Amino acid sequence: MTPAKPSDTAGTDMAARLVDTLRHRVGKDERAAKPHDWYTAAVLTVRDEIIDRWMESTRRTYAESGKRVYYLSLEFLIGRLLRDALNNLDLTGELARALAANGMDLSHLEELEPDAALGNGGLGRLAACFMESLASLDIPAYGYGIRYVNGMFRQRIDDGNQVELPETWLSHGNPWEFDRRESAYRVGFGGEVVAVNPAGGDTVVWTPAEQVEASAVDTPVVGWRGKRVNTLRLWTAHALDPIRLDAFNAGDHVGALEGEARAASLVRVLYPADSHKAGQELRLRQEYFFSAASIQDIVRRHMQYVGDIRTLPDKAAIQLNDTHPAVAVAELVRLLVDVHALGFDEALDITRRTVAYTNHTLLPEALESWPLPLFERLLPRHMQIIYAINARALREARAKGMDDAAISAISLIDEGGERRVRMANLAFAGAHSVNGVAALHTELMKQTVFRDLNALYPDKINNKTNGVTPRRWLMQCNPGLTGVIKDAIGPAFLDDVEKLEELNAMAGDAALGERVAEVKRANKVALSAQIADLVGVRVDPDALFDVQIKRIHEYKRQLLNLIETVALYDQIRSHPERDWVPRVKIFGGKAAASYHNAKLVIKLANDIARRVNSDPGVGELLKVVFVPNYNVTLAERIIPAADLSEQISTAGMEASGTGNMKFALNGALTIGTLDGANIEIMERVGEENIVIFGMTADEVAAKRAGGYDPRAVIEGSPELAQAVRSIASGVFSPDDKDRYKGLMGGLYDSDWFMVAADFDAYAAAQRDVDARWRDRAGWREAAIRNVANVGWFSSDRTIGEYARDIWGVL
Ligand code: DL6
Repeated sequence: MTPAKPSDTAGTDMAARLVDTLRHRVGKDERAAKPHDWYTAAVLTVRDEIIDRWMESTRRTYAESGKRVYYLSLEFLIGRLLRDALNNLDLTGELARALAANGMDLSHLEELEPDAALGNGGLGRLAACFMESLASLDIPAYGYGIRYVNGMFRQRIDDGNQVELPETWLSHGNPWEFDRRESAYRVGFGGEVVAVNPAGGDTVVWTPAEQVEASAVDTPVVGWRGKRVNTLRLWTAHALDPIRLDAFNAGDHVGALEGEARAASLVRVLYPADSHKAGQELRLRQEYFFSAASIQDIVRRHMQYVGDIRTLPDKAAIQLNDTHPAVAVAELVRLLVDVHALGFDEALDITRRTVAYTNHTLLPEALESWPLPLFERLLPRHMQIIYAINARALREARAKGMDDAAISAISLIDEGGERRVRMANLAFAGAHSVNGVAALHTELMKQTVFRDLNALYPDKINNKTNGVTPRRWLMQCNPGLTGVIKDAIGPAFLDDVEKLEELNAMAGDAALGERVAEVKRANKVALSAQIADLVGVRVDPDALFDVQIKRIHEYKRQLLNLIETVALYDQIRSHPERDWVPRVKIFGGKAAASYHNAKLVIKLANDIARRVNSDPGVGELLKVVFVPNYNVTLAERIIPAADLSEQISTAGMEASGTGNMKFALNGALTIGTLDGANIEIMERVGEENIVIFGMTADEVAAKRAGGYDPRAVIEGSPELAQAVRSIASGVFSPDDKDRYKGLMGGLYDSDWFMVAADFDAYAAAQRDVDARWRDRAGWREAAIRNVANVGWFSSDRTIGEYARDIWGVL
């Protein structure tokens, strides 16, 4: 149901409301107001339109007494919100006119909105897309996370090196949010556990040594056409005693504020460096802090409106986004046993029926585990509960006749070396559903990390291939293409993006191809201007824009792309007379601050760019650009301008990818491996409309097992050998000739990510791309077929599947 326009605003026009807001809520006169004041007034005016719908949605949820979805995530990479809200409420034109009446330009004001960088990459952006789809599908839902003051770092490139700076997205305040100091919970750490029922009951008393207060800050999330407005509830932290007045009066002015500083440190940054003990502890504290506050909030709401804790699974579906909130399993059991006085078995049963877990990675280093002594010291009661869950799981495994190896793989405690708590095993044991994020990934989960847990609990693992919201990733970021599609097939796809399929019938139509190409060119012209602005490189919008934007990680193989770029550069220099396809190679992405090789890859990209871009022998045939501070807003500019989408991870290592879906939806062709969701994209767009190369996941595993000799591979490929040698010898780093010796040496010695093994196939695939590009009509048709056939990768479809199969809310 779409509510009517809010009654208190319906009568007055938006221009008048905007000026009224500027005066009375921003406190500025039109003549004195700066652009930022107008921006704030614009957000507050739009927010007023949202609030009544928000309240109506909440009232409806209470009235219907239905089941709510709770999405717990350490990351929500939401980006900017103004355009999203305007688009979903169909208010863009109205606000633009209201601003224009006051001499202001909406698109300029939009640029003042900071990018809310409360996430790292795919996992966080997925959470943001899911929140939007939940509202669009009219599903009552809360997102729960942390309101980071600085969030993900801002990346600056200094002389080609990544420099991490604090992100200050809150420096001008945040007009979207509502501070809910009344929704506050205590979260404890450390201390002692005492048994209170010697007769054998399970209830105990935990007396934490320290406590902080978590209080809620709410942001409304508007669904498509304003159908529903849900809540993103982010927790901030306060000391129970913000100032120790006795200490302050005694002259210890800084020490008196220590409690507040300790609390504030919990919500400062996303992923504090965990290469040292203090960093590890802070991260575990963050995870427990937001999980505990969220679980308390969920249980409080249930008791307030339903009253019987035993019905929790009928009214609440808690989804754990990866293992970061896995401690929520133990926290829920704890509340059920220690506060609601249920027996352990019943508490675990209720928890399992309520909780579900999504796995997003099989990389061993990304599977979280905590040193047991640390866990026990910070969360002694939770440790007891984890032991009890573990004892139950191991008993069940033994009863099934599982062998010692299987039992040690199932155990929630890793006993090999330093004892550690395995968060994925905790999440698996405490959930009724464990899902992967693409078909291959889910299959590999069953075969590898969760093989034995899957044998013990065979009905838990299921697949939910990721999706992206078409509102942000087509309509908002690419209005030109959206308009062309509307003219071609009508507007129905706006409400059901799978209707894009109707484009298939006209994919070969020359006039449509022409219009799609015009839009792409306009997007490329705009991106070219931005590139010139950001990095001072002029690029030709008629060249092929070849893009790899994502976190920098060895498994994502930016290095493969860079080495091939060098090989292409060598070829162009050796054979300038050939009919080369002019290319612009665009890279962007952040490297974890402590990830040496990833940072070196950024330096290499910039070193290659410097040399190639200033080589007159190459001219416009090849340009290389590293876009600094890649974020959601930049993605919204780059993706609509891309011709080629690089999805070239070592097969079996990228769980799904979601960038791959966004590019295809915007008419880029993919060059990719058979990894993650690339496989499902290929199945939908057709093998002839995607460029697939390289080893399959099985082949990668077999090669690793069979003794892979990268040196022989490099020496057997003249093009690769020359490129690797030139990088290693300092051709691109004359200021420090040995800079890349180690990086290239790693390829000869081990090449875990199989860059060399896939190089020849990748280079050949790139030449295939060149050939396709020369056939302009063929390329356009393939681009249209990509758009037409990836509607299935909408997060509406994904959320529909979660809702039906996991949460039971549709
Ligand atoms: O599921 C969202 C996203 C996938 O598309 C990527 O393939 C995957 O790498 C990413 N996983 C993570 C895992 N991090 N941890 N932990 O970010 O999830």
